[in-house]
Amino acid sequence: MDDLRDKYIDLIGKAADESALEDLRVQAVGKKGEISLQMRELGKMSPEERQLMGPKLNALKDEINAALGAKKAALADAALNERLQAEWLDVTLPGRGRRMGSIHPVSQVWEECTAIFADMGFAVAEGPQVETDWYNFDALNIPGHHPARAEMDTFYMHRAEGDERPPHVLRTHTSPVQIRSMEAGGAPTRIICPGRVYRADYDQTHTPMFHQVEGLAIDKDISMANLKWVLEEFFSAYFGRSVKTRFRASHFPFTEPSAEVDIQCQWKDGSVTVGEGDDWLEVLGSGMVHPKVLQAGGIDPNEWQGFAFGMGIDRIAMLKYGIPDLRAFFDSDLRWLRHYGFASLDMPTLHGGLSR
Ligand code: 2NM
Repeated sequence: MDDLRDKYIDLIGKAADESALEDLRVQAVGKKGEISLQMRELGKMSPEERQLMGPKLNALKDEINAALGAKKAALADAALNERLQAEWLDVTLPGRGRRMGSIHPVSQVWEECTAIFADMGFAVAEGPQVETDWYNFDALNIPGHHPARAEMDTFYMHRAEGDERPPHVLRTHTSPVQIRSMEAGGAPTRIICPGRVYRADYDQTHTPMFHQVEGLAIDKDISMANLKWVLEEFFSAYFGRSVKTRFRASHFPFTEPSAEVDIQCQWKDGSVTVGEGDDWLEVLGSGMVHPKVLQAGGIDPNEWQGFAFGMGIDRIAMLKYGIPDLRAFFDSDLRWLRHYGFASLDMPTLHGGLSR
């Protein structure tokens, strides 16, 4: 029995892992284990012998079970210690710096415009960028022979042979959104339509996709005087100083009368400052909405009238933030984006004064 004891205590001490330990348990105290076999022998013994050997065997079994338990705990402890060593973590290390994206100047100015016009009671309307030629041209009193409709300015969607539907175009202005919202909401109305527009044009000052914000106000007695106030209010809020405007008679198919609007500026050393000096910079087209356009939008021109205007978001972004080249806007050059981009918390609010 002492041999048995020594053998198992030694083997348990040397067991390398839990499965080796389990094998030993089966071998020693399992149903068919060595100790169990010895216990079976008790039946063949005389009562005296049995009285001596019984307790001894039981004690041996207990001792081996205790040794197995102790070794199992020791193995678990060792495993835990090993993990604690391996997975050690220095929680006092500084965090890794995270590269942050920036807000594109177009997005920034888009938000600035909507914030300023919202403060004057204009709601934002949006619409599809692929339009029928009716919404993009006919409804706006742009006739079939008008140069703006020519292939060279307008992107026409491909048509399969035999597809007789009227042509679809990439919208060349956001005015179709205003027709749609006249149809949907009628008069009176006060909306702005910021959005992407497309023209087949590419040089220093033109990109085939650019951004516009157009405005529309319709009521019983809206006039050019209201238009002038709204625009001066807008430019003063946008540039953060009072800005004079100059209206020059012009012509658009969708407005009558029509005016091009200049803002006061000064040229100095090849760069321009808005809101001072005696020079003028053209930034906007506008006018009183043509009766035919109101009619196309389902509004009775004998009852209602209104003004409309349109300007380039990219253009006024360049002016305010001193960005020299329009084409760089859409190059996705990270150095440019980091230089001209805005922090996400710089988004405009009226109470924040809008500008940085
Ligand atoms: C401009 C210039 C003048 C304009 C007209 C309309 C509509 F749909 F209401 F008739 N929206 N925008 C308009 C008028 C746009 O952009 C240079």
